[in-house]
Amino acid sequence: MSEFFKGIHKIKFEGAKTDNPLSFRHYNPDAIVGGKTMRQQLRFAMSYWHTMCGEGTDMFGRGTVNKDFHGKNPMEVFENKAHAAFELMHKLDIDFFCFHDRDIAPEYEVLQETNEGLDKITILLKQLMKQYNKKLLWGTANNFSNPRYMHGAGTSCSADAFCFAAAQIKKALEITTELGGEGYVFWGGREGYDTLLNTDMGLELDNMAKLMRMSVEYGRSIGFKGDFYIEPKPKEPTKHQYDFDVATVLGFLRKYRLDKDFKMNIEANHATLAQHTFQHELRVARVNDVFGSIDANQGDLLLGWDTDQFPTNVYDTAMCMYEVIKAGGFTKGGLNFDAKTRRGSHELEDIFYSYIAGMDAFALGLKVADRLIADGRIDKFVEDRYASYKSGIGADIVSGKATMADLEKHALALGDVVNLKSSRQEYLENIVNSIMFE
Ligand code: XLS
Ligand code: NI
Ligand code: NI
Repeated sequence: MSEFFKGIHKIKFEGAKTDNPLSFRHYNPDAIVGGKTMRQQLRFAMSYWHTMCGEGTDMFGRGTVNKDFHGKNPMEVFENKAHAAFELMHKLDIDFFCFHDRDIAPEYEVLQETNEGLDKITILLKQLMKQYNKKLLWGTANNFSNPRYMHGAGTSCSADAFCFAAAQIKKALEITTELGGEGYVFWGGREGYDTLLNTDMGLELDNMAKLMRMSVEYGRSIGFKGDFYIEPKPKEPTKHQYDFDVATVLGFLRKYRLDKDFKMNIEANHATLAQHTFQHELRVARVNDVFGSIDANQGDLLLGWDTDQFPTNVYDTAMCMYEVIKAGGFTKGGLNFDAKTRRGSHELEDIFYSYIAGMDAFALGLKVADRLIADGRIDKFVEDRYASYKSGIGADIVSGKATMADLEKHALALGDVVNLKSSRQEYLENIVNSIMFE
């Protein structure tokens, strides 16, 4: 097979002092941080859609880069993409990848033909995974690009469109299982509404829940052992997306008794679109025991859409890895770079600079988070802040022993609350900085 990324060698760790831009300055896969290798802690994944398919189009212009990889017909294009993908993962030392069904094989007029194409590519992917020792972090179905999903997929007003969505998920689950995928994602790009004037919200949500229930049951019946994830996002392409944020998704899952079957795949840019920090979404997932996986990217806070930039903000990656470590680390999840090079970064080499930037930013974030925890001052502060719940009336509140009458008695005897301490935000922020830049 020909080489697609000519002139680029395998990217190696060279340390912070190197002046080689095609090397890792912080990501040292075998170095131990927090009791595990960086490779085990970070579990990096390549997103097939942005990396192998995204051509830099936007609403105002066509692509700036061609990702046909010299293929002369649709099938050959996708075969070449597969070879290029594994060359890229090999050269970047990335262990995992993630895909939508339509990223890996052509979509034809007839579903049967499309599925046959998928089967052919699945055989190729399986062989390449073995050859390069790579794994599938998660698979998913693209239930948003085709015009048949203009009114939604699992929440479409059309039962026919609903069936098409189900058929795609069924096939995507089969492929994911065949490739030993560690996860399967639901992201509801078209599952929402643009106006309530034409929308039966109750029916749409009931239907979505049914589709998810059937998917879980089918997946388990064919031997899928991975985790099911739902990836929250508040809007875009719909005005209002039903899986708005982690808290909203939790409400949905609990109502339909799906909460034991799904974890969250949290994307940084989706968190900020929902007016939350990335860390907030991770924390909500963690305290509700539904933390699963991460779509690693960053948005532009001055823009109101999903820019899917490669993550370079180390403050954010540090707070992210702090939550990941506190959640006990990844089990089946990982850090999938759901990120694309900018439209102007149109040379294939830019893909390497982008991944290196993202991987180094997360390696730095991991090291900072590990130091933050080892330092202990933040944890100690939080512990002390809630000390009033360790004994007396506080302990009775926590244990559930205290009644409303007990609480009133305590309040009456106090006169007023007089011992409140400072929350010390600036002091704590400066601790983070001192640890980051020590
Ligand atoms: C789009 C989503 C999508 C999911 C997978 O905004 O992030 O790429 O990760 O369907
Ligand atoms: Ni995503
Ligand atoms: Ni996104």
